[in-house]
Amino acid sequence: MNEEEVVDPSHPRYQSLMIRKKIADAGVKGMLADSAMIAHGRGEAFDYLLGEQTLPSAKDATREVAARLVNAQRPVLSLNGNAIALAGQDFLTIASQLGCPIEINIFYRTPERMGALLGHLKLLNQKLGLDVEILGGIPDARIPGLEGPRGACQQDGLFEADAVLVPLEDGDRCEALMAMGKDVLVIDLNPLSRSSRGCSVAIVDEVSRVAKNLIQFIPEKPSVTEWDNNKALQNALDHILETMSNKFD
Ligand code: PTJ
Repeated sequence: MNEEEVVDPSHPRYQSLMIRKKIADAGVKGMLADSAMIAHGRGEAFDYLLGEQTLPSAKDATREVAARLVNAQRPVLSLNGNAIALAGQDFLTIASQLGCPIEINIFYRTPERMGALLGHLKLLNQKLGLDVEILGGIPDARIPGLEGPRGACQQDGLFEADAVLVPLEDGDRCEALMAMGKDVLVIDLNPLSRSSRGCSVAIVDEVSRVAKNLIQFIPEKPSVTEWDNNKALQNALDHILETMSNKFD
């Protein structure tokens, strides 16, 4: 019996439990880092405090990210294990809408994980009838300032991109991508993370909800604005603080 059969859809935490299941299944397939579940748990804790919803400020940030991806000359979606496990199919749709590549860019890089992630995306590409270019398998360039495997990238992907979407990015890499002069567009449920604070636009929302919203916004071709990242982060933080202070009223 699998978890889907055990958890009743009427369970108040059904969505959250099904998202956990996606992470667990991807772990079994060898797609994830050992610490992927810990990272997911941290995200869940923030999502709980945000009310497991897309705040209006997150929706605005998502529209801004859609605008920047549409207006970029060379956009790239840089995906790690968790992002592929949770929203791989929707990111392929987004890449196809934008006509841009996906680059698999993982923090804990092993040949086995890269093989599992490439295989998974290729299968989804076929299933959706898409022909999205999947990069990352043969890195031939480096992100300046990052030592070891986490600096590996592809010249005609991440290296030359002018705008990069980086869900669940690590703070160092976010900083290094900003130092390369790129428009760095982060998805992170933690408004206090270094990535959220140090990027061009942070969407404080759950990655699968964001992917669905991007699919809706991209065809609308929204206009780029003068985005105030700190203001949007403060808004998310205010919401969390309000939730906590009103809990037992
Ligand atoms: O696949 P790899 O090797 O690149 O490794 C991926 C992980 C996620 C293990 C690695 O990048 C990592 O350790 O990440 P951190 O530093 O724990 O950061 C993860 C951030 O993503 C945290 O700030 C979480 O709040 C946030 N997060 C976790 N799950 C989600 C999320 N944000 C949006 N949606 C989620 N589902």
